[in-house]
Amino acid sequence: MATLKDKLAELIPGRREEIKNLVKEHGDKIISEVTVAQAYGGMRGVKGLVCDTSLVDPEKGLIIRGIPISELTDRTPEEIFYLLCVGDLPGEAEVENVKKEFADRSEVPGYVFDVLRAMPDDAHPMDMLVTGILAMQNTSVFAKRYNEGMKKQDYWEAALEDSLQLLAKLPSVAAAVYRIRYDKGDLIPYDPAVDWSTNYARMLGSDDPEFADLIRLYLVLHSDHEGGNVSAFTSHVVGSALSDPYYAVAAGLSGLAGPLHGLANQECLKFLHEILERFDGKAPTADEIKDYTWEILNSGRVVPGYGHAVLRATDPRYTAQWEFGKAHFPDDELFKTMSIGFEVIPHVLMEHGKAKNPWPNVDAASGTMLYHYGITEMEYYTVLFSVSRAMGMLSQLVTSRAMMEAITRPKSVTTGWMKSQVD
Ligand code: CMX
Repeated sequence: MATLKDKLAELIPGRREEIKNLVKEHGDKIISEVTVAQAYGGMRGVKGLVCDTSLVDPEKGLIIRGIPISELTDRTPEEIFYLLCVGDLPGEAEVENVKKEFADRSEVPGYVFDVLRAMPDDAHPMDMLVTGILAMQNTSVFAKRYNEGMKKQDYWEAALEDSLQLLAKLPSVAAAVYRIRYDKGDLIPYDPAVDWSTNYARMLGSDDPEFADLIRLYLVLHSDHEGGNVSAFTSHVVGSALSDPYYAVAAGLSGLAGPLHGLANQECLKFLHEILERFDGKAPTADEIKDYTWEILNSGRVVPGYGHAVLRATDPRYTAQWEFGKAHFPDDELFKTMSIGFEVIPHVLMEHGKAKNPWPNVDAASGTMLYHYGITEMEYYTVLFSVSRAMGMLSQLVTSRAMMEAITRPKSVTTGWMKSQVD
């Protein structure tokens, strides 16, 4: 039976040829222009980057290798990682193989836990996760083989091995961050008999199959979001310098730790709690949420969980989580508050008139889901996001090395140059 590596080895020569011919025949064709506003505005909409693992359609949301995320919500992370890397969904034997690849590599060197235990009591869980990842950099096969003179054609093989190693260990490191940081008792070992996401749910400390199903869904939904978001782009740039996957993922996750990116899930839950506290723990009325949202906007803050740089509709990843909550805990006060917010907040944002997209993004729902199952430590939420998003960053990195992409180095200009162009 073909492994993930065998499958990629079979596909890569054809894909290299395809890109080589595209550049040879159409290398001069212009695909995007850049305005002054875009240069100062985070390069929004500028097309200068290739990402084949997924794309974000403004209306339909995340599409992984041609399949909308709404059609992938019953899948497992093993299937998604294979899909991201290969381009097709795996069969049963291939899924079992990915599960085994993870299980075989799941043992985390003991010193990593010692490093986590040595960190200050108030260390942010994202700081601990990134530190844990960097503590394993010494095991990088990519770095070792590069130093031994590995050929460019073989980079992807070493990158894939590091990716499997890192992904296999990530649930254990992330669960250790949770258990050490929040005094949850002894660490729970990885069980090779069960899959990656069930392991993560159990290592967090829960044997509830419903919680395991939520973690599976969560890890699928957050896995990738094309190439231009802060974490994917950062990891791409760092990886393009041939820094190994440990460095590239740690860099990307440091971007995910920002409140305008992955940390928004923590901020969003805080926002819902502030509302609940104000209304004595009972879900408020639509008018009350409306007033509260205006208060936030008038104080110059953003409404967390709403808006997006690319999306212009409700994020299907929000909808998938909302449906999970509706099916399992429709009477939860936080869930009700989140649902009423969905009816009201977009209209307030439209009236406010600034945000180009007034609809909820993935982060508007995830905290509510986790809180319901007892993961109440909001600062931890971005760690969960990270375990999932590592699949996207690593599949993009393996693809980039397989396509032998160049080091990323766009041209910057000075404000003086910019003025000279418009005068
Ligand atoms: N609340 C209030 N104002 C908002 C807003 C929101 N939710 N979303 C956008 N705006 C404002 C922007 O701050 C910007 O204001 P200024 O012109 O004063 O700078 C204006 O509307 C235009 O912004 P935009 O083009 O619509 O949005 P951007 O592409 O610049 O930013 C994002 C996108 C996600 C950072 C922004 O919508 C935001 O801050 N949302 C809240 C935080 C959040 O939910 N982040 C998670 C995104 C998903 C993820 O990456 O994980």
